Amino acid sequence: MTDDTTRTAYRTCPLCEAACGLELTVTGDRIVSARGDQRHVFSGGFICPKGATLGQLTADPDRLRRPLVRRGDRHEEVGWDEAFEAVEAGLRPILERHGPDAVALYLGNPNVHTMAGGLYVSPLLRAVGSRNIFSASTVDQMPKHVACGYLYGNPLAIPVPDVDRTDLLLVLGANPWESNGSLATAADFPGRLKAIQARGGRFVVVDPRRTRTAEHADEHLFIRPGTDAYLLFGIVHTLFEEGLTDLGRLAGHVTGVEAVRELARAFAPEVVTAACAVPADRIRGLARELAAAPTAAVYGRIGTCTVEFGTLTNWLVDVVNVLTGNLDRPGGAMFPLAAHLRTRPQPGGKGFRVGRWQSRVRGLPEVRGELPVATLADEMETPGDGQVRAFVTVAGNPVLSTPNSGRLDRALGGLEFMVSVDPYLNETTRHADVVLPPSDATRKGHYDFSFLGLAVRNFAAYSPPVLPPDPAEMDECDILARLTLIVTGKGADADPAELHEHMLQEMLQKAASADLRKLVDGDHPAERLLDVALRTGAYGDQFGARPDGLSLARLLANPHGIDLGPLQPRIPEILQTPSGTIELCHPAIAADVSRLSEALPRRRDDLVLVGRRHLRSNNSWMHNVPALVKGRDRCTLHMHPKDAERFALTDGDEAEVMSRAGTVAVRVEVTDKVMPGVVSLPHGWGHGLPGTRMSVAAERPGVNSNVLTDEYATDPLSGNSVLNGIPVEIKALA
Ligand SMILES: Nc1nc2c(c(=O)[nH]1)N[C@H]1C(S)=C(S)[C@@H](COP(=O)(O)OP(=O)(O)OC[C@H]3O[C@@H](n4cnc5c(=O)[nH]c(N)nc54)[C@H](O)[C@@H]3O)O[C@H]1N2
Ligand SMILES: Nc1nc2c(c(=O)[nH]1)N[C@H]1C(S)=C(S)[C@@H](COP(=O)(O)OP(=O)(O)OC[C@H]3O[C@@H](n4cnc5c(=O)[nH]c(N)nc54)[C@H](O)[C@@H]3O)O[C@H]1N2
Ligand code: SF4
Ligand SMILES: [Mo]
Repeated sequence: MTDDTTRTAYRTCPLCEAACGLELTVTGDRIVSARGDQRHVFSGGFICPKGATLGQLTADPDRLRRPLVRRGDRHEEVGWDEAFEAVEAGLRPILERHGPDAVALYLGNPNVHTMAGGLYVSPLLRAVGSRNIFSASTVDQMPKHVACGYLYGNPLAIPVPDVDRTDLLLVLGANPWESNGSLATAADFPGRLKAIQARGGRFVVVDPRRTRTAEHADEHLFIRPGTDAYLLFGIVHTLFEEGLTDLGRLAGHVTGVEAVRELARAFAPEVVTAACAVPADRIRGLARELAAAPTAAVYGRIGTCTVEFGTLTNWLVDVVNVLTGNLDRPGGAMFPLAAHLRTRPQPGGKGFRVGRWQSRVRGLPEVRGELPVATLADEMETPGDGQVRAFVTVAGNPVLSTPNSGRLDRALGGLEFMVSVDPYLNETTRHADVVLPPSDATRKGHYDFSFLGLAVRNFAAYSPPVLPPDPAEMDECDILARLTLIVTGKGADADPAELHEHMLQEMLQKAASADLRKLVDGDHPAERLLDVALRTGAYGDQFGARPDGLSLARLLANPHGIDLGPLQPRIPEILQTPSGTIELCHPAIAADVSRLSEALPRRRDDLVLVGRRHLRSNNSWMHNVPALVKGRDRCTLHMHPKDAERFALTDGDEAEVMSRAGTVAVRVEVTDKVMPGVVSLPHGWGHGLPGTRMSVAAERPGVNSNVLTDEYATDPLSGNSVLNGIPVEIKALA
């Protein structure tokens, strides 16, 4: 018998960083529609096509609901106990014989979109104790963490542009019209940008492509890929030379200004223009406009991170915000304060450092407890002590997302054991001996541990599960807890409740002195941990001491979220540098500037590849939803008409694209939306490989752009991969 009652449920969308509130219509156990939640305190009804398909995505028939175990070259469904026994049999002997470093872990992007990822990954990592930890962070935002680590002493102190109050926004290498924003949670980012213009302000976009964001901007400047550090240094140079710096209320909280002035001397706009292709007078103009605007913010994203000078570029973004007095002031770039976090009693701390260990093969330094994913294949392929023999992936598809993924794909084939926590049998998990699929978004609660700390306005929201647990499926917190227990030797049949309770006690002890266990609320282990974090957090009820404060119960009673007001200044409290100031010119950063100077005279006439995102994609894993892939082929190579002429190509032709790492054949789309000398291919495609089970994606596979990206190209300070500005050659195919 089926239950056909129809009801409405509210849930934060877990698919991207915008954190929109969804209004779901649920009939029985089916999501029949997803709309924007008009009453949501943050998103106010905004939704994008991905959020609208949450029902189709979670009901995808290709989505795994039962574990799989590999037998020969086929994957077969098994029961949960059998699956965990297979993990124990595969993993334990390798750990015992070869030690923890023989097991590598890769954590993919959706870990920042689930409570399990926010809470249960770190106990697993601690239990394994391997130095071979990798994640999508080193193909994404690691340069931002490193820059902020040195500047503010805390790699998680990331300022966001105060888009709702700014007068001038300079956007570098971000396309929020398609991506909906990143490291700046701002539901309806396009609407917020239009609002800047409506109140008389402006926004300027710097991008080698005329993106949808650029089309709506007051000004768009093309830039040669990988050269934003020159442009920004040109701005810094101008600020000093023309006496335009004004730290405002930050004066007294910043050290190292004079050292930055010295470094900037070599980068006059008239010098850097040849490298970055932005006219010198516009570089000077931008400096003057940023200094003169009542408030202004510089914001950079993927195009400033996945590049040769990623950390320097991200550092310079904040240097400009500091020197124009716009850091930590309304309308500038500000530090959010999330409800599950606390403020600190006083500034100052241990500061930030990297390199506590090095990768075995290439000697690349550890950053934030992990190694660059660009060297993952090296660690698997190179024999010797510490060679990676087993691999654990949680919510990741590195075969499509990481550089020279052709090589990684082959390396995965040579492992002794692999287990993946993932709902799809895809390009990566096809190599797994065991696949453990977590229950889908409708059956898990949601709180954004990552993105509420990056929101352009402080707010809090919790969504309880929309549907009750399905006894045949497994919750992701339980899966990760059971893996942890296997690794620690407690066995495949150990009860995850043991770990859940242990974590709760640990959190209570850290957060409060008294035994408050009996006061903790929540039906699910993640809810109980959240309750403690909220109640002891910045706006918390302090377990009754502040009765109007936040708790899980308060969030449950407010399904449209609770607004916590506009961002507030947080300097100096947020600073954890040893000096307790913003250390504007950390020696590690200053040392890398010579690399930038040396590359200044480099010839820049080769053809280079950049990526692009489309509103209806999300990295590699939503191409199995028919509504998101219908229409014309999106995995094409954008090429400027001048280049097309040069290579004798016309729109629709097939071309071969070659790099140091690999070759793909792809259809060319001739368009002046890319600048001459630059071609663009989206990432996350290249489906339909043998052994995968994503039938819709396989019908329109596209090609994998990361076959072309080079695993030896990394930003030395962060270990981040260079995924934009890859030298390529092109050949027309008959
Ligand atoms: N060339 C190029 N490469 C890039 C980029 C680029 O711009 N250009 N961008 C980079 C960036 S920014 C990122 S973040 C990375 C992403 O890199 P990855 O995180 O490796 O890739 P995703 O495509 O996000 O894969 C997500 C995986 O998680 C699974 N999944 C989905 N939901 C859940 C869940 O709730 N639980 C679990 N356990 N699994 C789930 C999906 O099935 C899929 O296998 O790619 C990077 N790669
Ligand atoms: N629709 C959709 N939304 C997404 C995702 C998705 O795949 N699809 N992925 C999510 C993830 S994981 C992330 S991290 C965010 C990313 O969010 P964004 O950074 O906003 O997204 P991108 O579209 O990659 O924008 C990067 C821009 O940088 C430009 N660029 C490339 N090289 C350079 C350069 O050297 N300098 C400058 N100035 N620009 C350059 C590219 O042309 C591109 O327009 O998006 C998230 N949201
Ligand atoms: S913008 Fe992001 S959070 Fe909002 S509906 Fe779309 S995918 Fe979901
Ligand atoms: Mo990302």
